[in-house]
Amino acid sequence: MDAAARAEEFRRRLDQAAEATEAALDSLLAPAPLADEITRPARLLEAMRYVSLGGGKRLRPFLVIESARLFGVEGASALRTACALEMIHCYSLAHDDLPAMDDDDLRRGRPTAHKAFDEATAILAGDGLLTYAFDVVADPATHPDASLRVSLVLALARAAGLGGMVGGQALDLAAETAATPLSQAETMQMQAMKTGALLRFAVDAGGILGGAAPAQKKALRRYGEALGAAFQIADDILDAEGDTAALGKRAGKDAERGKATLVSLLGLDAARTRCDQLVNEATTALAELGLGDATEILAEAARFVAARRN
Ligand code: GRG
Repeated sequence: MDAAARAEEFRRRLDQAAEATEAALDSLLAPAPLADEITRPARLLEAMRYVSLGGGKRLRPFLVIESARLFGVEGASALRTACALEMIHCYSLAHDDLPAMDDDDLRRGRPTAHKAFDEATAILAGDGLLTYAFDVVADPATHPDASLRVSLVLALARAAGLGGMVGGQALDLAAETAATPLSQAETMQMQAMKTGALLRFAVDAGGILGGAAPAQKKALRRYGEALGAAFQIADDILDAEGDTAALGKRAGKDAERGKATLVSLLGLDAARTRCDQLVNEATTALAELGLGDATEILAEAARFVAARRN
């Protein structure tokens, strides 16, 4: 396959994952209560649907689905895990947009959740999605093997919580008012937590679902970490250069807030070079999986992440 065909195949599979995720989220967020739920309050459900449906690239679900597919796992196990991860990602965006955090009006090209509803509802919609994510993974419908489900729950909790995304967000917020700016190493660690941890979970989940060998799990982990770091640098470059309309969220926020990013620390050119190096690291790690051409789609994902325009 040449470069254009590879990129086209990637877009096709990303669209496919996005469509499957949208349909599965739609049905998980239906009005009828599940066993042991009492009722699903209509306005809260509407806000949870607003936050999680009808937008986003669905890159994280794609990564879960495609990394599981490498090991022959398809269907509900991967799709439900993908939905759980996307719920956590969407909750984090809604909470990040709140006045107490980034205070944004625009997300995925639409008013943010607290603008479309109100602050309390936006907070509760995020809380509801976070909790539901663990419900979805723990449900036997995700996998018949309870110990595998526990492994997924544990990995997701570690990625999303104190030592992962939430911790990274706390470090980022603290840095905004700190007397000394974050160093490059501190910035990279904060970003590995805030953004990288969920992306890393996406591919770890594929390895867990697929019963990958320990060496394969390590290679997937290296791929996930490099992809996560490349994703964040690309995000910082887009924020520095980007236009709000293409991004569907406000651009130029990092410089305005004096945020430490690899762009502010290294400059645009060096940040781009670092991003390209990370794509190489990601594709090298894939080669170590020993799965041949099947990993090509994930290599293309790494290239997409670095070159994306939104
Ligand atoms: C509030 C607990 C809590 C955490 C927030 C993820 C996050 C942590 C904040 C979002 C702010 C931000 C712009 C982070 C940079 C990277 C990022 C997560 C971008 C958005 O992800 P995309 O591009 O979004 O995958 P879509 O809309 O395509 O899903």
